[in-house]
Amino acid sequence: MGQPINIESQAASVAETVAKDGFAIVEAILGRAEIVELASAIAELEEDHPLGRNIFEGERSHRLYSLIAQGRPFEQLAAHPLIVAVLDLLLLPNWLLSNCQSIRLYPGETRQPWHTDSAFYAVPRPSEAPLGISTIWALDAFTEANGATEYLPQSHRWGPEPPTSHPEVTSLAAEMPAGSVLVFDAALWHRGGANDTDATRLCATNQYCQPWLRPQESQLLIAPPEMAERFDDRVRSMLGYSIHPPFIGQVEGKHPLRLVDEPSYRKAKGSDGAAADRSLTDDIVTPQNRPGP
Ligand SMILES: O=C(O)CCC(=O)C(=O)O
Repeated sequence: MGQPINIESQAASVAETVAKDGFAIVEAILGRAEIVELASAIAELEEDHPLGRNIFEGERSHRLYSLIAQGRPFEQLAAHPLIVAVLDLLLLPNWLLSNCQSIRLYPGETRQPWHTDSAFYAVPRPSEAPLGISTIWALDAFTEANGATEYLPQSHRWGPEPPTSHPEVTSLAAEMPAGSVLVFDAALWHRGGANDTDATRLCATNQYCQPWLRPQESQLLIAPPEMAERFDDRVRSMLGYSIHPPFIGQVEGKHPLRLVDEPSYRKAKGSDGAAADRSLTDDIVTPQNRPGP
């Protein structure tokens, strides 16, 4: 890991800033070894991989999908302790990993269109609680010139109107050293910048969603039970080997972790799985005892 951090207080401050401004940047929390390990794994996977298919993926960009199945460095990043602590504050228990990707902008890449990461969920804006939280990890230093992510501060609180309705808001570029992370509410308007340099700009990006929403990537197909056996508890939970009470995520009326590992299931039952399991075995779920989204 990079700099030592007091996870609890740092997570509280990040969560508060994301709630207020829509985004927060935490600088240099990955160490050099972690950056190199992730960047090398991505570079290897990019070989023979085609460039993006449209202006959203980026026609001069490499975008890799479904990286949670590609090894320990990606699992560790998805379950980075600071991010887990922030998500525990901003989302409901048993939040999910929505996608796990990397994006490399090559020289000459142009700006992405403005978008949000929650646009595909049919929930009116602004929503009371975040529908999801996105993270963009800089594996190269991000500069305005090489295509640092651009965003419109506090736009997570806007209604359904597009950025053109807010000419008074100036966009910011997430300039940050390698090993830093941009954390933002999925409702924040943002886009990848243009790469006007001679070098590439690489990031790993994980998005997370509320446990009652469908993740963008079908994580249970990407990491089926036989693969999930090697994952730690948090990673399994965020993939969907967990229950959103009373029974979202069930398999034949049972906790999905039972398909992976019965002892872990029993452990989860004693902690965050307890509410779920109680709900599954309760005779009646009423609007009063049903935990809502
Ligand atoms: O590459 C970036 O900086 C942002 C990418 C992004 O927002 C996306 O593809 O959803």
